[in-house]
Amino acid sequence: MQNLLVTGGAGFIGSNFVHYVLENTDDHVTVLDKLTYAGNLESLRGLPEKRFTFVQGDIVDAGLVEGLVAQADVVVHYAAESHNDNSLHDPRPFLDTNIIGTYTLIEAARKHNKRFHHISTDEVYGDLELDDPERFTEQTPYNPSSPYSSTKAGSDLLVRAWVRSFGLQATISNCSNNYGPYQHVEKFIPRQITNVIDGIRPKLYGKGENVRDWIHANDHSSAVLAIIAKGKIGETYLIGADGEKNNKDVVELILKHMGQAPDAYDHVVDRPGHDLRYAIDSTKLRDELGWEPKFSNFDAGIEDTIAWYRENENWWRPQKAQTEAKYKEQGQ
Ligand code: NAD
Ligand code: TDX
Repeated sequence: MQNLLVTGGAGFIGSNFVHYVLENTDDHVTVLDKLTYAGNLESLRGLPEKRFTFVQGDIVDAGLVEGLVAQADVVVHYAAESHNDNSLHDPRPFLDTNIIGTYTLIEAARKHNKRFHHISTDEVYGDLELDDPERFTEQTPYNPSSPYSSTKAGSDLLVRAWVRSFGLQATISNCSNNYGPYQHVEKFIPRQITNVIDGIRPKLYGKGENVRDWIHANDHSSAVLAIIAKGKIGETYLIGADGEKNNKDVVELILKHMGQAPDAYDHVVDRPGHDLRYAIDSTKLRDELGWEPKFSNFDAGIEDTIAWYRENENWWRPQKAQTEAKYKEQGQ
């Protein structure tokens, strides 16, 4: 039994991780989350009281962070400002949370000599051409494109430096695009599903040729647990499930499963600096730690995700109108 401190546990991937840990281990989880617009306590409803504690707070609050880190065995750091589009309009919160927040956590972990796992993204590597036979590996040079991805890259480099200079007991993982329940309606897949539910046509940025490498949030969670249990200190592991799809195909799949015509979507203004393609080679994680994804059927995963949004309208409805109004202002 371990005490995990999970930052950002009221967000999309963090809340999926908390559910996964409570269902698959006997660990205790404390979530530290600021409950920004992206955090939702409803995502953590009904968890066993004896094994779960929630603390509302900011990861830049050094006093609060130090007290919580001191009580934990392992810190799993998900908290971030996570949406590229937001980072293009208002970058400052990304610097505060992703850079200073990470700094605050690793200083506390260093002081109390705690095991630290840093959650990051494949976006730190920039993008690939559509026909590039190579995929991202742990050796790919960093080349981030957006304010979001550059702050995530910065946070990864801080963790690496703290390992080397101060002996921080840390690992890092860089994962590809996640899908599943509890994802905010600002993100691509939930936005389009809830648009169709509301009778709004899905919105595809540009031509829709951009490729993302989709992985189910539960596969991300199992990979993180494998790294915490068996990962080598100081190492980076890429997490991916061979799920490359272009955005147009994803929209068409959603439309098909929701009984709409395949062309019932709109092309809208493209994202500035829009990364063309992400693709992960997760050989190291699979060979060294024996991890394998379980949700390999994207078609079935999307059907389940559509069903979840249909059945959990109470969860997403409060954010929907405001999110669409913001996109509308931006021509998206
Ligand atoms: P999210 O936006 O859904 O959730 C972020 C959570 O962090 C929210 O609950 C929010 O309230 C909390 N938070 C934000 N600022 C905070 C602060 N200063 N202090 C405390 N809590 C704060 O994000 P997500 O999509 O679940 O992403 C989680 C992590 O996974 C991020 O580090 C992200 O970079 C990484 N990641 C995401 C994806 C993806 O596809 N979404 C892929 C790879 C990596
Ligand atoms: O309405 C939309 N239409 C559209 O075509 C939206 C919201 C997005 N898109 C496109 C942009 C991307 O090519 O869909 C793709 C996915 O977009 P997002 O859901 O915004 O994700 P992305 O920018 O790829 O970043 C995500 O994956 C990596 C997460 O938000 C990051 O936190 C993570 O690091």
